[in-house]
Amino acid sequence: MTRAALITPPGPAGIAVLKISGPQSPAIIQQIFQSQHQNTASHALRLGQIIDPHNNDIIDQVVLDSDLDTDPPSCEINCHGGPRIVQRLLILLRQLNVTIVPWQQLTTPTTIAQEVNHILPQAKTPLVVRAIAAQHPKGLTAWLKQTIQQLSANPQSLPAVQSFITNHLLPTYPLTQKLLSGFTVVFTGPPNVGKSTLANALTGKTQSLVADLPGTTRDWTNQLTTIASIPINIIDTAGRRPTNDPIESQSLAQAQPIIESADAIVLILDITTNPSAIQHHLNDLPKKPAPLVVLNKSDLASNPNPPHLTISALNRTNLPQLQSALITRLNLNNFNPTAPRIFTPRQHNLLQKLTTNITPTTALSLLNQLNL
Ligand SMILES: Nc1nc2c(ncn2[C@@H]2O[C@H](COP(=O)(O)OP(=O)(O)OP(=O)(O)O)[C@@H](O)[C@H]2O)c(=O)[nH]1
Ligand SMILES: [Mg+2]
Repeated sequence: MTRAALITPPGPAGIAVLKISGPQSPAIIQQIFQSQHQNTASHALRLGQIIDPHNNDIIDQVVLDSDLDTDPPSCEINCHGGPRIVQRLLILLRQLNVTIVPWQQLTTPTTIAQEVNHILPQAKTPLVVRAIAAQHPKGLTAWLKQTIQQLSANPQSLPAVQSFITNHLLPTYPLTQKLLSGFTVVFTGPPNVGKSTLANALTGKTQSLVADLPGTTRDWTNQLTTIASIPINIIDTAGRRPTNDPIESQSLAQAQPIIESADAIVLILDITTNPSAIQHHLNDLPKKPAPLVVLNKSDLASNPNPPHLTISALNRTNLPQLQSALITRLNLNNFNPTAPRIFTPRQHNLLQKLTTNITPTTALSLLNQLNL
């Protein structure tokens, strides 16, 4: 498949760049590009015109930068940046069976600044935008500059640099991925305790079916919400109880791996549940992450178990307390968005290599590759 994308920002500009990539790109260029310059070397810049082969209209005067050595071959059309010209070029390419894709699909960022631009559209909350945007020119870039200077001046500081990478930078990677995709918080507990009511109350949606009928939720549901600007996927599962119903036991079995891989587990119980029954429910759940016990329906009875958080999902009582308890469970209380962090597999691979048994010279070369 041959694809094309506008790789400069949309909107009026002096110059716009359209990239075409795929096996057909040389053939397509041959159909639409005319030039006095016959130089067809694989990396030649050529001034010429884009001409619509259907009616011989000249669309624009452009500079063509072809890269025929790569697999697949690609080329960049540097045209005038008026939106109308860009639009006509894209329409022409589409008529020639080129698939128009978002720019992210055709560019491979090799600098931290490019990676920030590449990843930012995936950030779902202002805090996550801040955590990514803070990495250039501050954050990761600033750390990199300072580390290159330090290591050049004093090659013996390599072990200290390596220990900073191991202890402070590499662990940020899984965290950043969760900030981008959302942490997973699973709601579990017996039937009819108000799991779905609580999920709906926290997400402001009515996705989970609520009924005064034990076993209402059969399949698990996933709702994205935001707590303290952290994206969180709330997974509402089927109530846990011994059952002979094959559909119900299947949904319970399906929930098990989801519970085991969650970032936090909330065990929701009725406020009247006694301490030994609470312990019994806890015994059925993974020890890690330690489940957060929440006693619901506080509007119906007073709390006999003071150490546990009591709420009323129906009346929305104590929901802020529950939200902050969740942030604590996710270890995000001291989250500092401006601290250096890594956020792409490329950065992760390079930094991992840096922690192996290497010389200061190799370390410097790897550090320089972080910002090609
Ligand atoms: N009084 C009171 N009733 C509540 C509260 N939260 C939920 N309920 C009611 O409890 C019943 C069950 O609520 P659900 O949210 O469907 O319970 P669930 O835990 O999802 O149940 P299953 O899907 O069957 O496992 C409904 O009638 C809710 O209105 C609460 O805080 N107080
Ligand atoms: Mg339910």
